[in-house]
Amino acid sequence: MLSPMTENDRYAPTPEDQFSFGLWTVGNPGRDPFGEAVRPQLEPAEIVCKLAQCGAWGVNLHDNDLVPFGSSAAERGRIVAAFKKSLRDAGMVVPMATTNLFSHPVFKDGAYTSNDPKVRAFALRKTMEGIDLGVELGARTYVFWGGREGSEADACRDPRTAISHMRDAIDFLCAYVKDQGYDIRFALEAKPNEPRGDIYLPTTGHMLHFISTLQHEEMVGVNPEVAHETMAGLSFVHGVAQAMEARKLFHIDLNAQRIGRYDQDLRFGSEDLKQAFLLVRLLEGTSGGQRYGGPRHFDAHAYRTEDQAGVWEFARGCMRTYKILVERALSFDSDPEVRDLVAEHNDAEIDPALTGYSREKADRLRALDLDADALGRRGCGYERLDQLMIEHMLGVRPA
Ligand code: DIG
Ligand code: MN
Ligand code: MN
Repeated sequence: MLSPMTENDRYAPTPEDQFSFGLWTVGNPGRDPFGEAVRPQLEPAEIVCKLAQCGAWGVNLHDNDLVPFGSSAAERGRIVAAFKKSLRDAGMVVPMATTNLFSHPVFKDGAYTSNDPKVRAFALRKTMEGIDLGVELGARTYVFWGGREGSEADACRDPRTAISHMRDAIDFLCAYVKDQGYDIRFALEAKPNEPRGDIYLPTTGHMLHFISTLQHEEMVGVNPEVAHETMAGLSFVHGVAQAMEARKLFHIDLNAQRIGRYDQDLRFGSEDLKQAFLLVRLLEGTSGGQRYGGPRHFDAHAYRTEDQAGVWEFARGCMRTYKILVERALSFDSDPEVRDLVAEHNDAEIDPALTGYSREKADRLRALDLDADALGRRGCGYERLDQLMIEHMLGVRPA
């Protein structure tokens, strides 16, 4: 039994927070390329019960996290019925589902991008069955992470062929969802490498362009992950902001990562706290921008050093840090000095001339008296702004 959370803990998770975990996250037994499992394999029903006790709202799954590969229809029926009961008993929902297209050797050289049409067919069929399962469990988002869609010996296929096969697969599956009348959207998750030497469509930016080439692009968005964009050396906050601006942030995988390392999938906020703060500020819209309304999914796992108790501390830590950062972001964006420093510099005379070309506007630009040296001498006040952010993050402001 987990130790009860302290009464009136303002950082205790609530269903309104929409915190979710995958079965594979808190169920991670601690196996890695250099060592065996250190924790027992947990049954899905136990994970659901424990996540509910921690205050989580939802639980996500790959098809084979619940229904073992190769199960018969009867076994599938029994397993799914039992899982639905555990969800009802715990008051948990399934916001997202996905397909495991990376564990079985059949996918060793890709799933949708395999050179073998039989493998591509197997991957499509497995995904259709995974979508059926996700819809049956109430999922509204279906994630595609192409962990094996890549290469080491790059002469193995023309990368353009790989992209074309990926497009064929997503277009086919979008049409399947429409044909079935399912109410579910797709979210594509990028990763630059691991387990393949290079993975196609390696960043959220690549995915956003790829989506624009699809037949049913309106039902496809992205599922950015902190660790994956960080592995690529990119700003996760900027990638998520571009997805939000394009109205394509359909889901998000929250965790933590040190740059230059393998995919660590660490507890949310446990590494780059400044970026975690800025991400929560962006998602929650505390600075006045559009708020992300989807699940806050922690695609992460406890350190291999941990026992079962450590796993649930990990889960609570993810959610608690997120809620503490929400409070810190609200504090920062309600600070009058901060609001002055980040205020938009509007200029009633110039602003209208900068958008919507016309010859009159071009002439107006030419006529403007703009002193580049004076503009260059102006200080931006960002040292003060960033210090204020640090002080709000550290809880010393407001005083
Ligand atoms: C890894 O980051 C991937 C898989 O765990 C899963 O397919 C997806 C959903 O969160 N993330
Ligand atoms: Mn992920
Ligand atoms: Mn990851």
